[in-house]
Amino acid sequence: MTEQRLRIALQKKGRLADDSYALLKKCGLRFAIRGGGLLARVKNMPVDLLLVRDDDIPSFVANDAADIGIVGENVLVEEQLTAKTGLDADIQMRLGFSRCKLCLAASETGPIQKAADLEGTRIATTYPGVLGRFLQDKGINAKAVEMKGAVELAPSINIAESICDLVSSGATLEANGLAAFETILESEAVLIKSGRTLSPEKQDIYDKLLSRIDGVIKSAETKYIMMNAPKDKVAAITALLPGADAPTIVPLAGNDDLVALQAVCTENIFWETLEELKALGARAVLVLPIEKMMA
Ligand code: PRT
Ligand code: ZN
Repeated sequence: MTEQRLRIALQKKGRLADDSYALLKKCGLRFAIRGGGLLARVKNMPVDLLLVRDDDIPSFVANDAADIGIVGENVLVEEQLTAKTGLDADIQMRLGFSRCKLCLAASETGPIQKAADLEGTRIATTYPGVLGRFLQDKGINAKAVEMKGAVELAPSINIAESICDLVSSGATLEANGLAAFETILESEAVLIKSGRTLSPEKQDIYDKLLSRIDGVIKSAETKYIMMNAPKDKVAAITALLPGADAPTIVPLAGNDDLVALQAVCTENIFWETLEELKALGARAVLVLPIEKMMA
């Protein structure tokens, strides 16, 4: 019998690619991406990577060219809304990178300042599906002008009065004298899969991979905090630690007033928290990253 290999569709090059590769490497997958190849073989697990344009990922997953995929939620939702015969691909896990918003934007000083002002106007976009759903939900009559790129230029060349485009830093809008007035979709990279049943071998690989991805995402946010703390302030200090269970308290040799306190915090620890800990008498505070986690 031929070996069953789980096939993952990934963006070959672009805003999602590097973070997708990095995530899989953190999950222990060893592979090299070379030049023009469409397939990359993972050396230490029965997994192949299908390297394609992001727009193709949802349909490749739906049509069995790949078992799972990593793609922007914006692309998935657009495909779900525009696929003629429906799309068999759904979100299995949110991955927390490539965050952006699909926004409506228009000239900062022009007549369009809110969604209702769009009535009877033209909106340039690469996302006619998501835009169409928004306009329908709001009962707004406006014309979506579909463009393949450079959407931010549409108002200046009089193709449309406003745009519906992805925004991350906002620099592109600002450089074109545009301002966002409504977010219609918040997006991040997501792991998608179709409803098809995987073979038992592939299901095993998939389950293992999902659990590792979950561990990688959780450990990125989780920190280990250690400090010396006044015995009578342990409760107040514990209350300050974000997302911590009961801490470990260890006596300090030769010191009756202080204890060593250690805890796993599942949320980020900001400088403000450290300053509050110090004000409560905590000393020698260390915040350590966690490399791997398994619940
Ligand atoms: O070649 P291929 O088809 O695979 O890639 P692509 O060119 O279609 O997509 P790519 O690589 O640009 O983006 C891939 C995914 O990254 C998108 O589908 C989103 O999920 C996500 N993403 C995150 C973004 C942005 N941030 C983003 N800022 N995609 C595009 N942009 C563009 C936006 O369209 C606008 O032109 O960046 C500009 C705005 O950026 P700011 O920072 O100036 O606001
Ligand atoms: Zn694309």
